[in-house]
This record gives sequence, structure tokens and C-alpha cells, in this order.
Amino acid sequence: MILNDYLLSGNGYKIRLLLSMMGLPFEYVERDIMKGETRTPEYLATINPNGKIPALVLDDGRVLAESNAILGYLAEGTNFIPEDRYARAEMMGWLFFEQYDHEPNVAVLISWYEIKGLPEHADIFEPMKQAGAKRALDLMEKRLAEHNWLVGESLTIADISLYAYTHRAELGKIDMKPYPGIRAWLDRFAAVPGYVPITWTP
Ligand SMILES: N[C@@H](CCC(=O)N[C@@H](CS)C(=O)NCC(=O)O)C(=O)O
Repeated sequence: MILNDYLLSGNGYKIRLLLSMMGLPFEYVERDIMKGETRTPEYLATINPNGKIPALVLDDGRVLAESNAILGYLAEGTNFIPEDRYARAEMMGWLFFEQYDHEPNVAVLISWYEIKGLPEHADIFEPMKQAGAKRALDLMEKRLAEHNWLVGESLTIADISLYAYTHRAELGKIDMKPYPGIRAWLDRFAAVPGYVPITWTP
């Protein structure tokens, strides 16, 4: 498999984490999103018409985009997805939460400070993103103050998805002190066999 990715992308890191935890070999292809390398006619035509990483080229040549969809594809039939129907739906709930409530706030703040710089009218948008990030982290804290993992009793792809940006939230100037449950979960996660840091590629 070939992973089209960008090293500092949390969305891409989700896939690198799962592939490593599953011990699956893959080729890594860096696409510099800051240079528009996911927006070239060739990339749009052959990899992802939506112009984004991550995009995984499967062994049979088909391509999958959308990080959480790729996680679901790779983890099908493994312990990373609960067998129980209700638990599986709960896991999907966290994946949708990640894309709608968490990533658009936490990841965007990180990218403003680490990669892209603040946008125009940051005085209006920055507090909105900080408030959204706080709401998302408060919800995670409610769960993780009393449980080891987001769903059931073991790690699922929901944990992988939400770990990717949460572990770098402080780079988005988000104060993690009020979140002891999340901080303990981050430590637990980093001790899972196959764990790799965001800067790892095969
Ligand atoms: N919903 C998508 C979001 C992917 C995404 O936003 N990728 C960013 C990097 S994190 C990207 O490729 N940006 C380049 C661009 O939009 O030109 C997912 O979860 O995979």
C-alpha cells in the first residue's frame, strides 16, 4: 500500500499509527500541502479529487481518502473495532465528533500556530476556535476521567483518531492542565505496542 501523506498532518498520522500498530508494511509518499502538491491536476485525477491527504493506494490500485474511513477499512475484522453493535455505533459517534467538533478546532489552532500562521480577523476567529476546542476536550475528559478508553475496555480506532491532534493540543495554545483524564489516556496510548511518534515514517 502507498500512503500519500504530509508528516505534520494529524489526519495522516492516524493512518501511520494504525498501520504500525497492525504491523502492516507500506510506502510513504510525502505531499507538501504548503506547496499545493495535493492540488496538482495529476494528484486530483489519480489520487484524490478532493485535493487532500491522507489518501491510501491499496494493493489493487484503488484509492481511499478520508482518514476515519481509511481507519475503518484497515481495522475491519480486528480488535480495533468492537464486535458489539452498540459499541461499534458509539465508536462511530466519536469518529464523527472528531471530524465535526474536535478537528476543526484543535487541529486548526495547531496548524495556525505551527504551520500556516494566523488568518485574517484572527481576533474574532481565534477565541471561537479556542471555545470549540474547550467544549470538545471537556467532553472527552468526562469519558476519560472514568474510563481507560473512549469505547468499551480496549483501544479502538476512535482512540487513534482522537489521539492524533489531542496529543499536540498544547501547540494550539490550549491549556491541558484541566484535563487529567485525557493526559493519563495520552500516556496509556503512547505505551501501546506499535506506537510511533508523529514524525515517524517507514
Ligand atoms: N476530513 C479529511 C481532512 C483531510 C485534510 O484536511 N487534509 C489536509 C491536511 S491535514 C490537507 O490535505 N490539506 C491540503 C489542502 O487542502 O490543500 C480527513 O479526515 O482525512
